[in-house]
Amino acid sequence: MGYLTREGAGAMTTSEYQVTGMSCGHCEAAVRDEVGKITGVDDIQVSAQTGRLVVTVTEPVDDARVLAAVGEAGYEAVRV
Ligand SMILES: [Cu+2]
Repeated sequence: MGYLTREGAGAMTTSEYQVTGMSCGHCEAAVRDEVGKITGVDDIQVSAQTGRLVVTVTEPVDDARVLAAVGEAGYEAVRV
């Protein structure tokens, strides 16, 4: 909404979250699937071992949407 991008503008930003409840690669995949559905999400790094989720976006995405997506996957997360 009113957000403009230019090629090569380097408008990507990352947000970090701490996820609880993940135990294996399937958990990581579930989180990646749900968070990946959010418009504007460009890259997702997620580790079941550390619980860390790093989301790279090309346009502003509300934390609430990311947290809800993690919830859809069956886990809880907080913004770091
Ligand atoms: Cu698992």
